[in-house]
Amino acid sequence: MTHSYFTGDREYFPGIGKIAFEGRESDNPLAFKFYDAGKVVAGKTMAEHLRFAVCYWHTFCAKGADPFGVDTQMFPWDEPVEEMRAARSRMDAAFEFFTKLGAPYYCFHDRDMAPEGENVAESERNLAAMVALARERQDATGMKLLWGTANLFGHPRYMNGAATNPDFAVVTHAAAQVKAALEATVELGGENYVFWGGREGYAALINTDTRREMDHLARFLHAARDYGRSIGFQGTFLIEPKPMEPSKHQYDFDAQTVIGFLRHYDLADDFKVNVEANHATLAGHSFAHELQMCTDAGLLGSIDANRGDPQNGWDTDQFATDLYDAIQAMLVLLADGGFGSGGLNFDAKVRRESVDLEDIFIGHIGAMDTFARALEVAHALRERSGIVERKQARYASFDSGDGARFARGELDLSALRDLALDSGEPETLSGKQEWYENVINQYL
Ligand code: XUL
Ligand code: CO
Repeated sequence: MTHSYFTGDREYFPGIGKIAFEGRESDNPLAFKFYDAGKVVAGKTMAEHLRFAVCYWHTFCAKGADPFGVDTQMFPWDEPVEEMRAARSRMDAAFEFFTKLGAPYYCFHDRDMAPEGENVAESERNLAAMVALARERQDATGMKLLWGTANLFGHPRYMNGAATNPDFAVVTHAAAQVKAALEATVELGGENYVFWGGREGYAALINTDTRREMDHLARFLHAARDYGRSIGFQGTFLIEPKPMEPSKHQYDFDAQTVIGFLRHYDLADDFKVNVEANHATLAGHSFAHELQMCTDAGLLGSIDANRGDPQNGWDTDQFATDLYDAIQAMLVLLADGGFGSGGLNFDAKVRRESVDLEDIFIGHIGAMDTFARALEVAHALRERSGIVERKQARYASFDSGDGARFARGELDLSALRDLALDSGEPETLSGKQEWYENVINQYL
């Protein structure tokens, strides 16, 4: 496999080479301290476990603007030129970044890669042209696509929803975009296809028929699934839950809501969940909780790895640096046997005040190190601390005898009552929460 670090005619990150593993004693900000791609942990390399992906949107499209201020980050691929030329520069910069960082995957929305045209046909042509270039760049660099998606929230036509818009004409435009984005994903060998429904929800209940909107969402997803399979997409369709923002309430509120929706509308054979850490916290859950709900249902697809800010109630999309949180996530993932077609996509952006080109590398390096270290600690905890065995032992009363008969559905309520009468008052058994919490710190 050839690995050239820039494939266009210009180098966008001069002075930054391939990011190397230098170990925890290194003081080089542009080196990995813990992520050693080829190192074997629990029978697989770190690269195979973690399957890191860089996202196109925050990294190459966003420029630091917030609701109170204009762009702060003027990067060399943002020169004001004709839109398709700008798209090509952005793609050259993106592939240079991906390969220098050494993350094997990337993710994109249709509109990150190619500008919207004057009409459906022109938008399709723009995307097809950029996908052809991305195909060449993937072949030249060895990069792979973790997932593709369509941006069904940015354009004004989607202000009242995309698949759940009360106006059918808008639904058809959303369908046109998903059709083209699915074709792009197949052409680029994407392993998953994501639906994140930022506008699939409501601003006011008083003007919204939620039941019809959710039925329409399910119809839309069935149609997308059928089309994807018809053009040879064999990967996993993913729904990314988020409780709110930009809608006041989103139908894909959290993992359990999505799991119930998929089962209710007969979609659970083709769709799984893409859990985003900061969306979990916005829903009032922990990142690990959302992962656990998905693995319990056999429906964990992939992860958007980032973090929020404990003082802010919005989606800050920061790079993950909290080791304790990452360890709890890796404990759930390891217990489930790791990713199938999913991976850890950094749906994260450097801060508005981080205006140096190298900051983009530093943000990704730190997050990759966080998950690499979390993987090692979680594996050690599972192997040596006794947490796995102790959690299992807590349920030992269901492993045999009447407890096992109950779990198999063999005891009715009266039989259970009689057993209570016979056994007398149960002993109070400690949950040992403090012990579990302390043991994590011990292994850090
Ligand atoms: C928005 C978000 C999206 C999805 C893809 O909060 O997470 O970037 O990941 O549309
Ligand atoms: Co996301």
